Amino acid sequence: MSTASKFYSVLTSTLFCYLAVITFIGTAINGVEASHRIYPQFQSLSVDIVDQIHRTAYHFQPPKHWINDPNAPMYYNGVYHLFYQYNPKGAVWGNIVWAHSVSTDLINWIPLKPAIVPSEPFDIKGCWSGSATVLPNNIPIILYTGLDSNETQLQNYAVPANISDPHLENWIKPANNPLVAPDHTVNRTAFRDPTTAWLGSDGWWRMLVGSKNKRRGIAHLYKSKDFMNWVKAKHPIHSRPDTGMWECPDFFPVPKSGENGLDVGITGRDVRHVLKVSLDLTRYEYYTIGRYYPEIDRYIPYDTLVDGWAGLRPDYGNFYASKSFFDPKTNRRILWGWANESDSRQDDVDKGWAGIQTIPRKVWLDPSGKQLRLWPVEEVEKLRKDPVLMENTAVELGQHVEVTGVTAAQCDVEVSFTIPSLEKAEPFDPEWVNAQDLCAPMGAKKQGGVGPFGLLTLASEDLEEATPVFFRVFKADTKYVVLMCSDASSSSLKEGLYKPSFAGFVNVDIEAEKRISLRSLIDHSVVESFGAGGKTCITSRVYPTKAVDGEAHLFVFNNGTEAVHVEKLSAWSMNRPLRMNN
Ligand SMILES: *[C@@H]1O[C@H](CO)[C@@H](O)[C@H](O)[C@H]1NC(C)=O
Ligand SMILES: *[C@@H]1O[C@H](CO)[C@@H](O)[C@H](O)[C@H]1NC(C)=O
Ligand SMILES: *[C@@H]1O[C@H](CO)[C@@H](O)[C@H](O)[C@H]1NC(C)=O
Ligand SMILES: *[C@@H]1O[C@H](CO)[C@@H](O)[C@H](O)[C@H]1NC(C)=O
Ligand SMILES: *[C@H]1O[C@@H](CO)[C@H](O)[C@@H](O)[C@@H]1NC(C)=O
Repeated sequence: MSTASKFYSVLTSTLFCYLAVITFIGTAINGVEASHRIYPQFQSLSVDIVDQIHRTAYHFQPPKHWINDPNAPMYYNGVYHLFYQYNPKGAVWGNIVWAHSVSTDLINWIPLKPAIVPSEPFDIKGCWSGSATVLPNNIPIILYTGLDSNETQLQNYAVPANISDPHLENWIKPANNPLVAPDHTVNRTAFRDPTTAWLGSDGWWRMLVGSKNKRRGIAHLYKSKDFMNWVKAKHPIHSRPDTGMWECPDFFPVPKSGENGLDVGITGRDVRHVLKVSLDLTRYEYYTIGRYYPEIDRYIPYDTLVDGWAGLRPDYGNFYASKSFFDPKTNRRILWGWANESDSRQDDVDKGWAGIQTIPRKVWLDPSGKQLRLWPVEEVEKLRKDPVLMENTAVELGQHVEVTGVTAAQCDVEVSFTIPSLEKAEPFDPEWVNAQDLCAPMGAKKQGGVGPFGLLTLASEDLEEATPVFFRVFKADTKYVVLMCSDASSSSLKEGLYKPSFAGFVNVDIEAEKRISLRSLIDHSVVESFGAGGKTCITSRVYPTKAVDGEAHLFVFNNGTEAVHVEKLSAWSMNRPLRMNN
């Protein structure tokens, strides 16, 4: 027997020995917490009937109650699994368990009972986020953060109770948990969200755990020979001052070229690595691209990229705690993210639900090597019906052209604009470093030179309500700068909502290309937009009062003095999946 296969047979027998002695205790308990805000008066307020008006039709949602982070997405023996943080008792954060759904197409989802709930000393005060690792002998393991009675954050594992069950419905927590407890060098209440583990060519398993030290964000590295005994590496794989707590780190390889994904642990000359973190301080995510050096256990981002708050984001809107996995069936890397609500706590309690998962996105490295591209998985296109087409249509200053024949509250629209001339582009002020500051003062209603042009989504007929998603082109000293906005400021007549004007720059050579594309997935209270083939993505959550269901409209608009052309626009009404956790 080779060393490796001996190791796996020992690991397997260790695991199944635990499986034999541990029984699953399936009771949820009250009380969770740490840096998370608690609303005790709401957290166990269950509802029977949920308000359907703003519920999404084809986004991932359970029938009711609160959800947050996607957990441990994986493809295993023909089935996609999605676990997620879920409050089984109410529509605000609290009582968190790992809910579990399975799918064969990433579109239709079958709900199962919660997979992991607080039950043991090592997770009695909470079962928080984590990841899945499929071992080389094809056994899946979940790593997750448990909180003990002292609220110390521990890294635990769970394994399927029955590996032959195609849904992997029951999970057990072996008795040798926790796998990792914080030592004195680690802040015990800022130590969570283990990544998928990977096996180095030196035979060591590695995983990352998010943390901080004062204001320094940290991804601690842990190593193990047998997956059971873990030691902290001498230094973190990466850290960064003044970024605060790093939640939900995600660390994965991407090929230097092409759109395929790679499994974790792959290294080599033609491979780049991505480190994504979720910043608790800002509630946004950022990522860098760089090189991973397993021999020194370091990840070093390219110094041409911003490593901090102003870094690249997988999504510049309402998007957090994202996690990716490698799909061996299609050779893709797929990323899920959570989009929280933008209404009030009381609104969530009244509607009986809060939180959605965005449409899973394929992720790959842009040919420039300078950023990622993200694009809705092609499976979502199976929901398209009744296509409508608009071609070669000029849209002049102040015009808005309706896209008729689609259910505008529930649709998918792809448009490519051509721009005859950039002469009228407004000057770009070099002081403008933060795109986010620009979209509110320069919204759809502020006339420009080249742009604002784009889509008015979830619009009422009189345009009193609309969520414009648009571009605006500026002329800097030596190049043109393209701004993309998803502006919720006039999305609803309702007061008391969070209505941000989200923004990102789009790294395109607009002078050479003279065209730019936009895709929006519109689904009642969410608009997920992808600029320039997924270079800049923005998700907005909005709650129209007039532009609801059949009263919602979709327009192409231009408020720049330069006319733009719709080269081609395709829009589809979207079917509801047959099964969405029902
Ligand atoms: C809880 O944590 C505190 C602070 O580290 C420590 O002093 C105390 O002994 C812990 N209590 C238990 C029961 O682990
Ligand atoms: C494990 O799952 C398989 C397939 O569903 C089933 O036939 C078998 O009875 C299960 N074993 C146990 C012990 O539940
Ligand atoms: C440890 O983390 C907790 C929770 O975020 C924080 O309140 C505390 O200040 C941290 N301690 C140090 C030394 O950074
Ligand atoms: C275009 O701008 C004008 C004022 O500059 C504004 O009144 C109008 O609503 C804008 N059009 C759209 C579609 O936002
Ligand atoms: C989502 O909700 C809005 C409005 O309450 C907050 O401002 C955001 O911080 C929050 N985002 C996350 C990731 O929690």
